Amino acid sequence: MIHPERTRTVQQGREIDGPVVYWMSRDQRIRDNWAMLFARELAERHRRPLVVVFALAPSFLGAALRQYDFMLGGLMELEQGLKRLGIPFFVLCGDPGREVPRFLERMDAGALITDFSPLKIARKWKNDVHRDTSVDFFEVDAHNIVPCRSASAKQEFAARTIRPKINGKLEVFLTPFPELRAQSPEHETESHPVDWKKLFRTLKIDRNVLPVPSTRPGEEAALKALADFLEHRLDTYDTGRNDPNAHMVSGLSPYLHFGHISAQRVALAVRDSAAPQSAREAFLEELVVRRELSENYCFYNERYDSLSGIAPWAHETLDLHRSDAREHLYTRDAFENAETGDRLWNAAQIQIRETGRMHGYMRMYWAKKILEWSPDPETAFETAIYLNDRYALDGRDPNGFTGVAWSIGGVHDRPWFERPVFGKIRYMNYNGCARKFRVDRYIGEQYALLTANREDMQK
Ligand code: FAD
Ligand code: FO1
Repeated sequence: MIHPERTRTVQQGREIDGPVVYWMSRDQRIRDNWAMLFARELAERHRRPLVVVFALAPSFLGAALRQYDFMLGGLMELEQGLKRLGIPFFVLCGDPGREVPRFLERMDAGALITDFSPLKIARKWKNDVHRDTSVDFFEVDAHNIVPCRSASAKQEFAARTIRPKINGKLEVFLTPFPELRAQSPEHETESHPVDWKKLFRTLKIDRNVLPVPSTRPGEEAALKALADFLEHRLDTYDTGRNDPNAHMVSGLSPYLHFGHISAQRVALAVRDSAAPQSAREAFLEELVVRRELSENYCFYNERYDSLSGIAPWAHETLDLHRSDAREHLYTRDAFENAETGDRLWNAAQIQIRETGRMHGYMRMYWAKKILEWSPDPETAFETAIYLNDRYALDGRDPNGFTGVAWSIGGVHDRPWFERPVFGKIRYMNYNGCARKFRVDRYIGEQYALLTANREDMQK
């Protein structure tokens, strides 16, 4: 039922004679979750109870109140859902690498299952847990449609090299999900309700980046967002997705990032919809090929979070233009406060700051201009990651690291015509945007939003 390539045995322990623990991290949902299904099956086979645990790290890659609020909102809903299935849910506080082994000890656990992430911090947590426990330990790739290791055994050059590998395996992996059965009555136990207020107090985060009430977290909200996209926008996704004014994109990235929805569920729904083939194909190219290419980059290139991870041709060309005169130079503060001389750039920064989102087309322009207006490419990379991770709901994600590396470091791209500062890195400018969409309308919308939000704050 669960494809063996989805699962990796981290360690074979002693016989399973205690509860089976699913340590949920990245895939924060009940439905359509291969890690949860694997854990449930293991528990049933060994006639042991299934328990779910989440380890709340006091900080995570620059996430602020906005993102923690979104994540904890989803986990609150999850607690209720698990209760209905008779599955106990626990939240631990502190470094996951230290807290999970202690929990396993306390529960006298028989086996541990966790989900997959290519990011170094999650891999370190897993290694620390591995070191300090002796129970059976499995990792299940519940995030990708084609599991990251199965898609390719090496870092891929570009979409064109990974596309045939992924598409060739979709028939095997893009399958419907089974239902998650409730816990057998003999194993049903209640866990103490989670003290969410107390958990919030343990966080060491910046509380000045406020939540975004217009984007509701959780599985229910994610499914609603999917249904809305299928009904109103998918049909014209191929023609409208690059126009920030058209509002044609799915808006699913925060839900995908926190695992509130499974990419596989989204892909099945899009594949089986009545939308024109060109729209379905364009969307699946982003959701499956581009997204899984980002996973591949972060998994196989441990320098994904700095400019040092980029290809030699890109290094050379950026180095060659290191001393080029910059027409404008802005500090991190000027970028953060949307105080550059370009109203289009400022509008994009306002959008991410005020809404936790930025349209995909603007994200490319935004990052490339940070390269153009920074003293060196390394500073540009750091500034883009800092702002993306601090303000975007979907930040701190393989897509974010890869998106910035693509924009500033030519990752997965090819050399273009040489020009100042950029060298052979693909260039974007205001006039190019103006040819594609009504720039004034986009600017107007973001500034109007800013004014409305400021008025709300003063009330
Ligand atoms: P849709 O157009 O509806 O696409 C559906 C899904 O496909 C997305 O949710 C995403 O999972 C995937 N997808 C779409 N475009 C891309 C892409 N270019 N690369 C990989 N996957 C893609 N995406 C994030 O999820 N988190 C980030 O932090 C992030 N930062 C980015 C930073 C920069 C500088 C750039 C250029 C891109 C970044 N992206 C990021 C990729 C992309 O812009 C977003 O995934 C997309 O805008 C999210 O909006 P949506 O869900 O409405 O997208
Ligand atoms: N995962 C956890 O297991 N514990 C956390 O405390 C935690 C916080 C967190 C904050 C912001 C964010 O964007 C993600 C967060 N994650 C957390 C999720 C997860 O570990 C990551 O999404 C993946 O590792 C990304 O690949």
